[in-house]
Amino acid sequence: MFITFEGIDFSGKTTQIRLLEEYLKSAGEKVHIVREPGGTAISEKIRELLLDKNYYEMCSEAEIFLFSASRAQLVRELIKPMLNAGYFVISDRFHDSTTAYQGYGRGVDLETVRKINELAIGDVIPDLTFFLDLDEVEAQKRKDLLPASKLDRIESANLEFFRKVREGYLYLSKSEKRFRLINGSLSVEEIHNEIVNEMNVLSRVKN
Ligand code: Z5A
Repeated sequence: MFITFEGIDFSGKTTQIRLLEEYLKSAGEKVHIVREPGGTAISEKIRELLLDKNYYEMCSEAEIFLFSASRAQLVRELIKPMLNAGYFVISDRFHDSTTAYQGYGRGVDLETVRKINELAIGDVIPDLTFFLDLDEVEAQKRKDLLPASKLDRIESANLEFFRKVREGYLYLSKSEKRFRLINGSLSVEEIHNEIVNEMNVLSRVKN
């Protein structure tokens, strides 16, 4: 199974992915975790460029191609082979991030985003996408606990940008059947329990 986690930054994706990994491994499953952008040598190089605060001049078109180039490599070099080898692959972000951030956030034409996403991922479509929904003000409170110098190029954007990104995710959660919206302001344990319940429901349906 291919599972993706989405949400604005600081919504708690990484925390939940670690818990789900432990849960699946303790049930005897083979699990591989990847993050976007990144995950292969080429994709990690692209990540450095994308998040570097020396490049605020990066235009939205360059940004979408770089995220998608990183993803195209990750899909073919790692995700597809791991799925074929029977692994649960869990990705911290995938193509829905491009729709939400570059499409809704930056304003790249949504039909163009759809075509670029299609080229990047081919037939590798997530089976299940957990969207941890946290509003931008709550996310900012978590962000404020860190010194501003620790934030990367994209995390340093303003609240209005993240409001639009969230709006994109909310739209996707209504239009994509594979989306499961989870309230990201619940406790870590409550969110984990919801995720495990969803996984159990899905595996019952599949069997
Ligand atoms: N991006 C894009 O624009 N287009 C694309 O196509 C793709 C990505 C793929 C990648 O950043 C950036 O690239 C990202 C989107 C953009 N930028 N932004 N903004 P990244 O990989 O460095 O980071 P991230 O994906 O944004 O995640 P993150 O900042 O690491 O946050 P997170 O993984 O969602 O959350 P976390 O690390 O699990 O938790 C954050 C904090 O909240 C931490 O202190 C936790 O202890 C706390 N936390 C977690 N859960 C809870 C709950 N339930 N309650 C209270 N506190 C909690």
